[in-house]
Amino acid sequence: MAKVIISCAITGAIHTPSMSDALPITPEQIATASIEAAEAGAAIIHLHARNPETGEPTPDPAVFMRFLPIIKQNTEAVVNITTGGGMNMTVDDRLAAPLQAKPEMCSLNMGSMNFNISRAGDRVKTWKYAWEQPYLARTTDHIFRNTFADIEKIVERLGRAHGTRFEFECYDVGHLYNLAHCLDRGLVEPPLFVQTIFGILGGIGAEPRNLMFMKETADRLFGDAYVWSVLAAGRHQLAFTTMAGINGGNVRVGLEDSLYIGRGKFAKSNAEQVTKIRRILEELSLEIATPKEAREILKLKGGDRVGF
Ligand code: KMH
Ligand code: ZN
Repeated sequence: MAKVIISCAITGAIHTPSMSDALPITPEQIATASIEAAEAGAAIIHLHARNPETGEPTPDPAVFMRFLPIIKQNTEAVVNITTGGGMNMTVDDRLAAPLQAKPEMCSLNMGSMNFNISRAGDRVKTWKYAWEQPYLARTTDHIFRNTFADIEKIVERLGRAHGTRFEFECYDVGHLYNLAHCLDRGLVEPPLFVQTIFGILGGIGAEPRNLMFMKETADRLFGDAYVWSVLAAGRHQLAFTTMAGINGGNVRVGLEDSLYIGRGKFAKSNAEQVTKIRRILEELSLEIATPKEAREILKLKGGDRVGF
């Protein structure tokens, strides 16, 4: 049986500082959280950056460069940089840091969609920063842009130019077909690391039957040309990653996707979520992939061939 790759998404661009004190904000916090998550068993670390003063998502390569080398020097983990960025960024903004860092892996979002996080702060009583509420509220009118032309541009500039491979983020069934189209055209090469995503308002809902439907559709479209992974938003994170493990998939946890460790209980850290899913997977007699094994499974270029 294949070993399970645990990805950990450290901070993202969905949650804001007022939602949880555990959310890493500064480069130092992002680096420390990443190292702890890797030590707990994450083979892949998925990264966004934030303005160190306010916590607002930033595409600034200089901010990424304050934590990327620290993570590289202190872990074996695969560094995976977002190309999805945040709600306040253009596609070119989103590409700036990945182009400079030339990482082994980047996310690649497989379709344009509504991405409504306007209710994510409903439980916040006191807001720390002025940007947070408008950032969330604006998403009722937000289109997360990922056209075929955008996807091709990202593949050309990162994949073809620098050997970066992708975490293909698929939030709905159509995104799997968009990826199949790219595979048919020879734009992307197997093994495809397909991150199926559940519970984002604008994407497929977090229902167990949808997990199996996405898997069955991916099996039909890609056969053995893909490696399946699962993430689910908020309270669905643990159940969906557990179901993924039982059904032969890989998993993604982290505070980007959920701030919780259990019902109504905030996670203290990214590492706490990694430790919990790892324990569950090991109780199920599944083995966890090391970073070296993840590199072999996903045919990555190696941590010594990056730009940081
Ligand atoms: N926050 C996740 C639902 C990206 O970074 O490209 C999606 C994500 C997007 O990880
Ligand atoms: Zn992300």
